[in-house]
Amino acid sequence: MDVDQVELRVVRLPYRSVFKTSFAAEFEKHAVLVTVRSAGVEGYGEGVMDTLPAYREESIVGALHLLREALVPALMRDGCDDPMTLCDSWARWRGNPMAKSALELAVWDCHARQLGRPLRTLLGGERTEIPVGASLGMNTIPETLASVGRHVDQGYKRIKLKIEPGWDIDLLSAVRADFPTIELTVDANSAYTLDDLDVLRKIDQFGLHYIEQPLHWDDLTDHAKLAPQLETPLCLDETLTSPARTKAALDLGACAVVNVKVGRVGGLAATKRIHDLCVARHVPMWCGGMLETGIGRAHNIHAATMPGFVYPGDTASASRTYARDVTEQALETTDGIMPVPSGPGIGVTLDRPFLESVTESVEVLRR
Ligand code: OSB
Ligand code: MG
Repeated sequence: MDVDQVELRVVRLPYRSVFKTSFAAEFEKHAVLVTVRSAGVEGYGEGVMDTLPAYREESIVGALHLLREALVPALMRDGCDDPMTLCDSWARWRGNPMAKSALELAVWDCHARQLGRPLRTLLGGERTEIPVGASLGMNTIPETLASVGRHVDQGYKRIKLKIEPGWDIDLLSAVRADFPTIELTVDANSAYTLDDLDVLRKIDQFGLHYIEQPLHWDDLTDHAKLAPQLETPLCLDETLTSPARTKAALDLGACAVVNVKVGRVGGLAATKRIHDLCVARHVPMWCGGMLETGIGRAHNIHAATMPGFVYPGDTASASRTYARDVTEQALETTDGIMPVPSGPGIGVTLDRPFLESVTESVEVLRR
């Protein structure tokens, strides 16, 4: 495809309630939404970098710079015949998988819309609905118990709790007392070190499905040291920024479960490569989320239709996070099952008046 225009739009959408993790308390989604226009067809992508580098190193201003100065000009000059190799053509600009993903996703969507096919069919995704879990932000223990109860009643297939040192054993004891058999996981977002082995051994006793990113956000070797000392499998999130890094993590034994976030690993081609690697090695994987708007959420849903996504992911109902979203379609689960939007591309259309009302800046780059 020849790309005629790329729109870079920065939005701020309020969350319905604060989302608290070991690394931040977030009140709103601040995101870059990318629109690619080719032969009268639009495609949409979303970046998952934060305002400041709180989760990984990328930031919104850094991503906008790379998009404006390098990625968008290269795309408009070269076009794109196959989105599977688009990010490879940007390899001379190192790293920055979140910025690359934002633009790559828009190209995938535009390409699928031009073919008139749902995006999942280009990725080899056969499912038309996916089972999902819910990631609960930190809250008081009574609030957490009530929230777990509501999500279990709504049919969510797995509950994930955010933990940090001092906010772990009491929380897990209370949740396991009320919900002894639910599929339960914890996510530390890098809050522990190997010095916390005693408490990590206690966390190991709660029958958790896996422990997500207990140690440093870029670490492989300490996770590889920790893994054999626990019964519970380790799952990596922050550390896994590419197919190569995922392979390194598996080779080292740093994790036995893989959280793929499309936006963190560098887009859908990278997601597909990690998927194929995990399938070949019989490693269970699931699709994480970054509280994306409907655009990023729809991409995640399509990605999670690939058969290797065997554990329930974080692509829960949009209405858990947003009172109103930028897409016209409500992305909602029924009994813990998320239907995959069936239209061309990611299958969503934009709520233009709302999108304008949450827009902080917009710029259009032309060929
Ligand atoms: O670690 O998975 C994480 C949200 C923002 C940043 C990091 C994480 C999360 C979540 C929420 O856990 C996942 C979602 O509901 O999209
Ligand atoms: Mg995580």
